[in-house]
Formats: sequence, C-alpha cells, structure tokens
Amino acid sequence: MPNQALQQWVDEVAAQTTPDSVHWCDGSDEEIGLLNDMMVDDGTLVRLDGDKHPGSYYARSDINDVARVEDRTFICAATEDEAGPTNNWMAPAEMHAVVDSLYDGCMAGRTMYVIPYLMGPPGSPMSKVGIEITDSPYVVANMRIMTRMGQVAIDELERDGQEGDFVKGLHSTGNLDPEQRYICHFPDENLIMSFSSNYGGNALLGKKCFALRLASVLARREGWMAEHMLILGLTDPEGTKTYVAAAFPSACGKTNLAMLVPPESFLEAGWSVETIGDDIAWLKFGEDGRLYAINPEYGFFGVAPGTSDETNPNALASCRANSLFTNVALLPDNTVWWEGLCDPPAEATDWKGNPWTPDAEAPAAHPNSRFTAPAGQCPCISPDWESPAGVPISAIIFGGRRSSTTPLVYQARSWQHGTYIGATMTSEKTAAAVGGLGELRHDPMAMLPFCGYHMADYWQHWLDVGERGGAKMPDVFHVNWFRRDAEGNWLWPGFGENMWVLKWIVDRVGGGGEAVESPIGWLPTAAAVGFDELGLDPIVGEALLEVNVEDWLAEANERAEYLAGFGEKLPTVLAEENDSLTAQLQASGDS
Ligand code: SAT
Ligand code: MN
Repeated sequence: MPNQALQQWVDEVAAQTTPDSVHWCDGSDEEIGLLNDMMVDDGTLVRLDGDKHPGSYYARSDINDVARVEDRTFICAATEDEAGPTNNWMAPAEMHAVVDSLYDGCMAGRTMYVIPYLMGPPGSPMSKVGIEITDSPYVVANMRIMTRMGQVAIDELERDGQEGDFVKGLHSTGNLDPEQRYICHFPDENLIMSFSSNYGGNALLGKKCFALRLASVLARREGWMAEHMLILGLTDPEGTKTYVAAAFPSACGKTNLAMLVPPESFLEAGWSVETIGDDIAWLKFGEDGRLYAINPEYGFFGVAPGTSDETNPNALASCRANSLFTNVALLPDNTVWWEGLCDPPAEATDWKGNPWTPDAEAPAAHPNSRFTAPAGQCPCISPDWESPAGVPISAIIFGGRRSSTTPLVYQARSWQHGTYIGATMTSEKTAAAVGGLGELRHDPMAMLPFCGYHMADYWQHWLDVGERGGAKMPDVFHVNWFRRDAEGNWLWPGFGENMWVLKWIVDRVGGGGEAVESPIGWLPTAAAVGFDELGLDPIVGEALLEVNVEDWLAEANERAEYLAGFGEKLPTVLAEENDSLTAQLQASGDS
C-alpha cells in the first residue's frame, strides 16, 4: 500500500496528465516480462538472440534524442546566485509557468507508470528513495536495471518513518520535439521535471538528475558528498584492500577503469581489482572519521563503442544477458555490434534503422550508443558493492582527456591542493552531451553538467569537508591516459596497463612509491610506473611525465581567468593555489 503523501502526488499527476491507466511498478520478473513483450509487439524493442543474449533487447531512439542536452537542463533554485554561473537558471515559478502546461493531458492514450526506486543498498543510512512517474515503458525497463525498483523502496520510506521523504521525478516522452525538451530541477521542492526526451541522463531520473544534481544540494546541506565518480577496490599480494574513487567526465573511461583487468604480471603476483560502481559515488564520514562511499546505482549505463574483449571484457560479460542496447547496430542474427567490438559484420542495420555495410561512411552505432546492464552480473563486482556502510576511500583520482600538457599522473600536496586540481580540471568534450565534440572545456571535478548549485559554493564544500576530515581525508591524484605525440599517436597504452598507475597510487597512499616534487605536485619516477617493464621508449616515457614550464604557465594564466570568473564566492585559497603554481613554475623556469 503506498503511503498517503505518495498516493496524493500520484493522484495529482494523473489528474493533470490524464493517462488511460496507472500502473504501480513492483519490479518483478513477471512485470518486466509483460512490458518487454508489449514493447516487442509494438516495435519499441527487438528481442535479441536467446542463446547469445538471453533476456536482452535492442532499441533505437529518435535520431534527435541521443545524448544529454546541457543547454536545456535547468537548476530552478530560488535565486540565480544559488544556481551559479555554470548552470542554466530560471526562477521556480517562471519555470513552472513554462513547463507545467506541457504535461496537461500529455499521457492521454498512454499508461502512467509509477516507479518507486531506491538509490543505494537496502538498509544503508546513505540510501535515498525516489519516485519516477513516466509514460515510457522503455524508461521503466532501463530504471529496473539501473535502480532497485519496487517494494524495496516503499519499505525504505516506511523504515525511515518519513513517508514524504522522496525525490519526485515527473517524466513524459511528450512528442520528442527538441523544442519542447526540458530537464528541470527544483531543489526546494525535491522535484525533477523532464519532458520530451527518453535518453538516459535526461529520462532515467534516478541517475544524473537525482543522484548528482539534487543529491549534491542535499549533500552540502547534510555534510556529505555526491560525486561523478567510479569506485574500485584493489587488493595487493598481501591481501590488503585499498578503495579509490575517480572522477572523469562522461565517456572518458570510468567504466573501463572501474573494471580494469590487471596485466598478467600483476595477476601472477597476486593483485586483483574489483568494481563497486562505474559512475556515481555518495561519500559520507564513517564513525572512524574516514570517508566511506556507496554506489547509489544498481546497473551500468555504459558507452558501447570501443568496448571489446580486449578493452573491457568485464563490461561485455556484464551486458551479455538481461540487458538493453540502445542505438548500437543490429545484426541479421539478432545480435548487436558497434565500432570497436570486433571486425565489422558484412551487413547490419545501423542505429538509424538503415541498411549498413563496412563501406558506409557513417558509423553503424551512434558514438554515444549505450548498454544498460545489471551491475550484479559484472564478473569483477566487489563482494562489498552492496555493503550498507560503504567502503573506506583512500584516494580520489581526477582525470580528463588532454592530448597535451597534463602528465600521466601526479599527486596533490594536500586536500586543499587536490581541491584546486579538481576545480581547474579541463577535458575534451565527448559525444555524451550534444555539441562541441573535442573542444577543450573546464569540467571541475567532472561535475560541470551535474552540480546542482553554485560551483564556487561546491568548491567551498570540498574545502569544508577536508577541514572536517583532516589527516584522514583521501590523498588526491590527477591522471591523463590521453596524451598524444606531435603526430597524434597515443603515448600511453592505457586500459589494463593503467594498473601501473593505480599501483603507484596504492603505494603512495601506503607511504611508499617513488616520487619527485614538481611545480604541479608529486610526479612518479619512470621506474615507479613500470616504464621499463612496459618497454616504453625513454623518449615516450619522458613525454608522459613532462611538465613543460611554458605550457603550464599558459595553463595557469588561463586558470587564473577562469577562477576569477566566479567572483566573490571563489574560495581565496583556490586563487592562492593558482598563484603559488605560477610562482613555482617561474622559479623552476629560472633555475
Ligand atoms: O546519459 S548519462 O548522463 O547518464 C551518461 C553520462 O553522460 O555520464
Ligand atoms: Mn556519467
């Protein structure tokens, strides 16, 4: 039985949207079986081969609905200043005046689905409940993989004794008109309103909208952190476990790093890697004063292209069964293909539904095509991934795509310095959001599209959390797998070999690991990150760890301008960190 607050909201929405019927999702196998059958019958889904992809389906989106739409995403805080300069803002009343009427009668002829879902493991004090109302069965199918759906969420509301304590998410497919597309967040109402898109980050409201944008507001208020981070565990040959969290922008390899397969030599020595999460971390202080992380999600929403048995066998195994594929290519035998999976098939149907052959100029799969897969199916999922207490985090890693300037890895001197490094992160844009592919942009803590309040207040929150945690805070690092030479070739092999960098990080956290000081922070020695074992040309090795004074002075100049753009709210220590970087670079250039 739904509680009163919930029933009342559902009744209100039904009265406005006028669906033919209302279906409360229980998350059962029977329910999803019927929904999938219905979607196969009406052409929304194609059932994939039962042997090769049991329980799995294929979908194509509208061709203009393939990624997040940052220019149509709004934070409707009470004042523009609360939303800050990096978010689109509209006053709540004004935005309601624009979007509310879009929902009038929008579900006529459709079924309205009510999805109770839990973000985080059952019984965790960190977990939170959301209710998504949608008229898209495709969204229901995705949410069932990405979240813990049904009674488990209702139970959690009752366990807390706070029946109205849920985030409301109202989604409608509308008519998929991009002009009517709005992704709106109302932090003061705990409300998300999403219209006219069925794409992941726009429509699966538990993910970016709740677990990052609204959760970041709650986290600041309640003294914890909601971050765009993967979480992984590393076990060394002595059996000691170290957990790290890493913030990279969308489509920069979080899923690959989270499921990394160590090189043979590491496996033989007794190292192992396990996955807790691949996209979002909620971090909170434990009783021992350390930061603990949970993965609020229940599935992976991974980028398909480039995923293969060589690059990420664990991701492939995760999406073999009970998964949903969107905007990849469909093969005649009802299996799927995408660029980078294996040799191209002789023929396929591309993501637009057209016949495709390897001669075609356009890719068969959209660059932001996705698999939605249950996390529990990942071969390297951690036994701790549903631990209600979370896992203690020893290191936080920032990273982005930078073809130049930024070395393979370096370590911050302190939490404050680490906050500065995160705040000034830049990365080349990917296909995960519409527009500007390859353009270099600032993406602080990989949260640019996901921070639900003023970015400078968010940085202050990082600094405040650091004050509170003191010496028990994780060490902070920055990595860049994407540096290229003058001809455009990658300098670093990446993937499994990133284990060398992770090992250095584990060593550093444990008080070891060879390092040298530089103006930007601690750099590893070439030997400490396996350049010899990898047989890297010493010139390449040098380029990977190079801190070019001229390039970095230009970088620091540009950062000074960027930081100044935040005005009065900019924490002064961040400007001081930048000044100190400039001074150290100048001193090193002089010497
Ligand atoms: O579509 S999502 O926003 O969920 C994926 C991403 O861009 O990180
Ligand atoms: Mn993401």
